[in-house]
Amino acid sequence: MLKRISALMLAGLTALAVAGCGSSSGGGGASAGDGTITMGFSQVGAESGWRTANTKSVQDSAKTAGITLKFSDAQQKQENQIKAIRSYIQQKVDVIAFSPVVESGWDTVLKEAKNAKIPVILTDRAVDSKDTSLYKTFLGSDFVEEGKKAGKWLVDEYKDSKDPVNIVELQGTTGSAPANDRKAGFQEEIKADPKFKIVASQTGDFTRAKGKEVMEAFLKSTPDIDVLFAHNDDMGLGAIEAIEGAGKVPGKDIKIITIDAVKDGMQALSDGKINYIVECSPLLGPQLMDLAKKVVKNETVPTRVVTEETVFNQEQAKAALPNRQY
Ligand code: GYE
Repeated sequence: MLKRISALMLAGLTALAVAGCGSSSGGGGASAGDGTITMGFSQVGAESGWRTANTKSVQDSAKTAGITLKFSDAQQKQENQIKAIRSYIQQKVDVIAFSPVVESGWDTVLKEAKNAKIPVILTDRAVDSKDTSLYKTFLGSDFVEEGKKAGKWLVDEYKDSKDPVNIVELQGTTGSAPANDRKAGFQEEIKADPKFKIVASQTGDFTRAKGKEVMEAFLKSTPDIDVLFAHNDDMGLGAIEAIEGAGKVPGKDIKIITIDAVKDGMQALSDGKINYIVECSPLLGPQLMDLAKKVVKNETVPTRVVTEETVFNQEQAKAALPNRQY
């Protein structure tokens, strides 16, 4: 995974340096020759606060950019995304963008898009296709880095302690890029010190309800939990309900690290129920529309565009909350 990401980044840099990364031509059929671009966008679902903000960002930015958006929600199912992409190919949209729910299994449908000469932009999540000519660019966060930031905070937080630190992990959707990469980045940071032990790790599918359910099970099966690492705020928020339900104090009895920094998460952080949040920005819409205009015109774009992000502790969350957009 780490290797794949560095290879991608290297490819991105190379593309920037040599200014040439393959050719594309817009499908053109749906634009009816009036110059308007039509984008088919297949969204993962509506599983989290992050996703809701991402959907709004894409829809608002399409309007602002004058791009006609055909939008579909896959309800976290790959088969629905494949259907949506095939339907966009049939409709001859100018560009297809999608946020792949899982990393593998996309080659066939991406080849169909390529054969139809419709450029594809990956947004938010990556695919593991070996053939990188199947898409023009990948816009989104560096999830390995996010996991590392979470791990770094933990190592620092416990730097003066020799006692074992029992960690439970709520993973994102199984097989998704953010679940795979956040797990890998986190492990990378904590592995040097054997006092850090991941005692239980299970998917909570990035939802609040699943986060609560799985945390309830962890609390029953694992008596001595020191830390929860949740791959997103929503699962962390669900877990807080489970922790309180078990008569424990979130943020104190069990320290909590999450990823995203949506408003509800930031509120819990400023209330002291979460201890640290690594930001993952859902506001990808404006950059996506810029990239779409370029690939439709067959202009060169970098093969990897990484979102800029920060981290928040309690004080920083209090300061940022009043202006938080999502
Ligand atoms: O962290 C989570 C969402 O792919 C980055 O998906 C996204 C993740 C985000 O459901 O909240």
